Amino acid sequence: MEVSNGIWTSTADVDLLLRLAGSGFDWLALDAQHGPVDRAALHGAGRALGAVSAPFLVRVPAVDAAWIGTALDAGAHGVVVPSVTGAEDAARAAMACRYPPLGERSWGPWSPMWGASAPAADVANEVVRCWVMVETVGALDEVERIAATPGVDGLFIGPLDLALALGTSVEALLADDAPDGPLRRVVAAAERQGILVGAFAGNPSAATRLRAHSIGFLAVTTDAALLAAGARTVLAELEG
Ligand code: 3PY
Ligand code: MG
Repeated sequence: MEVSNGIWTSTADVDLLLRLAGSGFDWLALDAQHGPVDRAALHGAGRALGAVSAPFLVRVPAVDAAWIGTALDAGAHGVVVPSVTGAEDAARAAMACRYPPLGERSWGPWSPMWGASAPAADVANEVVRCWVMVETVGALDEVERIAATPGVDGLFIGPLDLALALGTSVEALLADDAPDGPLRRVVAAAERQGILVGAFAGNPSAATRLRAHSIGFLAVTTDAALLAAGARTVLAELEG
């Protein structure tokens, strides 16, 4: 299992994003589904983050080709596509990530205008990563078909929505290590197709438990959690 530690961010503030990108984590994911990251904010962030070594992903708001194209045009290394309800959604997401003949992405890379040159379409197709979220009952039901969908590079588990959808708790979901349990099933589907598997953890303890399910690519914390932890540490030091 290859371990990769990411930060999930909701801020649209470019300075904060740059500090987070330089903080030692392996990657950032900008969340455009929840929070204030709109298309303009995304372009501002992409312009700044292109110069740092930590790659960034964008969690787009929905299975939406326009948003997927915008995120990739702004320089994102890949997208995390939420609320996928089955293999058809996954195929639509995958098609939106790649230029023809592999997909239907429209040519219009914006980030190269900020100093670099545009990668050729085949190179862009090679390096892009299309992560499809498994967080609905439909996606779990069809997870083997989703994993086998051409152009899907990874399955990304959303434990919060998946627990809600299954009528269980995140705690019970993470604790379920039966061979046919939801997390085991997603990991097995990814492994069978040789694709990546990742998840949102949000805190180190959930990350440890997800890693026990052989899920290496994790959003281990969030911008908000890091700020809160920093504030707690400083206040505790003052009191101690
Ligand atoms: C989930 O856990 O449902 C997520 O989408 C993480 O942000
Ligand atoms: Mg979710």
